Amino acid sequence: MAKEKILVIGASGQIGVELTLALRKIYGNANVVASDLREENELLRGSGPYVSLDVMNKEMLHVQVIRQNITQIYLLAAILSATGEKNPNLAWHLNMQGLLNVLDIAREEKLQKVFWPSSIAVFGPTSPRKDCPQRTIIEPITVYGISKYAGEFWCNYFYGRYGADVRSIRYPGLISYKSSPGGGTTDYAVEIFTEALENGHYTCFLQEDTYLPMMYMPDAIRATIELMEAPAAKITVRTSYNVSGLSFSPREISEEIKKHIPDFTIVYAPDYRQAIANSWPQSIDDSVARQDWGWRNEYDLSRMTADMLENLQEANNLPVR
Ligand code: NAD
Ligand code: AKB
Repeated sequence: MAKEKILVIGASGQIGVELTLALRKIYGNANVVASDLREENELLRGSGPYVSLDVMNKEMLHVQVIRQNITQIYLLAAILSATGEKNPNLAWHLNMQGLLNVLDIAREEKLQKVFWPSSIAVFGPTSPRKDCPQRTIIEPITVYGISKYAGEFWCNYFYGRYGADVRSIRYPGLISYKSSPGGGTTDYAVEIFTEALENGHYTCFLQEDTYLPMMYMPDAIRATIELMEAPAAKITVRTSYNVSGLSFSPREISEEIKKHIPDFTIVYAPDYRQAIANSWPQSIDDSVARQDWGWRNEYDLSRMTADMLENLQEANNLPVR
């Protein structure tokens, strides 16, 4: 294990911060290099090496990989669904070229492993709405979903053609308290907690009965690390694995929050993100991940809600309402 040297690209983002910290615990602080286009997230400061890096600059990336003796890359830099619809060309460019740069360098430098996340956004209105299976009709309607679906097949291609050990998960919407989400359709499920604690009220940009697949960040980090540590022979999916955690609607999560903050109120003002949410499945069938590498989620809605509220209160020094 000590021989691994990991580069996390997009380390200052919602997943990057927690994944970098978790990887540093396993591999040692000095062996996990955090990198991002934006400044180092304050939660990472002092915990290990950080380099400023643009994944679109292939030469700069290549130099860093050689200079730092990198053996694994976790590529998290991307533009998410809601922001992607505001600038489709930019989203396609970053999401595709960033991945191709990493895959090319992984092949040239014979890196041991690459992790690249896909999303439930690959699915579209023609996919099954409930318990959406690993293999099914996939016709995404967002540029983000299109880029993720194309990316899945680039990962599969580099594995099949060059033997590159690229692994991937179709994350659901992720809920976390350490760093903020970066422009997705599922972001409401994080905002609702901070607004409930700070103002006792939330105006939700999705309708009350919009069910979406979600997951608490500790489960997502564990899924990522378990997939990356699984023996290669167990990985039968080289596009991207479905993983499932929770499925709830804005009304259900608001009812759960009310158990802790009885005077919490919510109103609904759906915007352009409603159409994106309507195109995605409500829940995911992850039986292939369960079978292949033993995936099991741990958090349910009530445990996650209690943990989120407790940690947000503590982290932000907020009064107990
Ligand atoms: P985020 O927006 O919070 O973080 C992305 C990070 O990438 C940011 O810190 C950003 O500064 C950085 N970045 C952007 N352009 C860059 C560039 N050119 N070079 C280097 N860094 C750059 O996103 P996230 O939520 O942490 O998502 C990480 C990955 O997981 C993405 O691929 C996303 O599609 C995927 N994913 C996330 C979720 C979720 O709910 N958060 C769900 C499904 C899939
Ligand atoms: C988004 O809403 O864009 C992300 C995702 C599900 O990929 N959270």
